[in-house]
Amino acid sequence: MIRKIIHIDMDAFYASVEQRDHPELRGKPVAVGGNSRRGVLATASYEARKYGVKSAMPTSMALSLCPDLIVIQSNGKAYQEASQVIRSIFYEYTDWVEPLSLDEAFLDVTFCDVAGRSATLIAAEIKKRIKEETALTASAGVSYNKFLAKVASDYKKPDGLFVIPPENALAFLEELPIGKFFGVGKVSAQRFSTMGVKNGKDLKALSRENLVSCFGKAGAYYYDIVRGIDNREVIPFRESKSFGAECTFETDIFEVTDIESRFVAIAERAWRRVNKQNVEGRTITIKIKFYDFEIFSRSKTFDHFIEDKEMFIFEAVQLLQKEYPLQKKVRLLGVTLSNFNEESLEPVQSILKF
Ligand code: DCP
Ligand code: MG
Repeated sequence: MIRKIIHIDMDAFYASVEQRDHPELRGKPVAVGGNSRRGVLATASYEARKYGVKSAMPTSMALSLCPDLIVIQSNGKAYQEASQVIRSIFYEYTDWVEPLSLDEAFLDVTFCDVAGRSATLIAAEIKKRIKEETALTASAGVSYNKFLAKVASDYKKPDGLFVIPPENALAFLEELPIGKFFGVGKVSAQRFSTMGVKNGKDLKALSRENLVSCFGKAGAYYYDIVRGIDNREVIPFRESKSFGAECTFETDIFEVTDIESRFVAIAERAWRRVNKQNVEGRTITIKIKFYDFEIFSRSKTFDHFIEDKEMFIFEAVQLLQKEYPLQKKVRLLGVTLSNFNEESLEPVQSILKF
């Protein structure tokens, strides 16, 4: 059976979060410094990339390429938060989500029954949802295996959506520069270059034996992928013990009626996610982020499971109302359900095995 795989990767992730949260940085060359490897950049905004600035580059080199570069310290919490939001969007479409890092994941949507089952439309929808809920852009790649989906998501960055249908895959791979083959690291790329291998077509001309003798196990992988063969499954990995939804508003809101109607819409979305997972939870948590980024959250744990949407929304609104009158304009509202019956989490995984 032909699978439908989507790879989603956020654009200039850390830098985009910073530009979102600090409007004065928008449209400017911005780089985020890495925390652990001091002196090396974690990433750079697309404005900075025009100057050749990129991740893992020493800050001093980046500044000599782009003297106007604004270098800021990374703020892990904001990235974690955005990552959680995108993951909960993914889980709405499939249980088969394999996160590779905070900002990217593979999704197997072969059995996803929305958008007429078109993986392309699902990818477009996910991109739109990410934009609405995080005010950030993502790029998506769609194809029939992980390798091609990953290559596709990179192909039209930023804010891209690129599809490689089975009938186009081989021609596409022949044209693809060797450095763009996912899995070909710097060292291998160098080696390929000395062998005169510039693109997929050149790679395809090499025998399996030859590739294995040059690159070991990776050689067999290269032999397969250039032929569009990659049978690796999307391995679901779930760490989230809560399901919910949140929304960052385009402009901050203050009117109670406005706040409540938006909150109810968010709670409805949160409930759809809970329902989709077939889980029973007892704790409702609401989150309010104010215009000045102060975050407030309040939880309530019940002695019974929240049984239906009406109960969920009613209780969530009650929690929100406890905070009235709100003192400041609101930038984001969110609500989650957690504290699940552990057993209710299990069947979801097994039912959906291939
Ligand atoms: N990152 C890091 N150090 C690296 C590479 C990445 O700390 N050497 C962090 C910062 C990135 C995030 O991980 O924002 C995601 O990595 P990506 O490779 O997806 O790069 P970006 O999302 O920044 O840019 P792109 O638009 O190319 O995906
Ligand atoms: Mg990225």
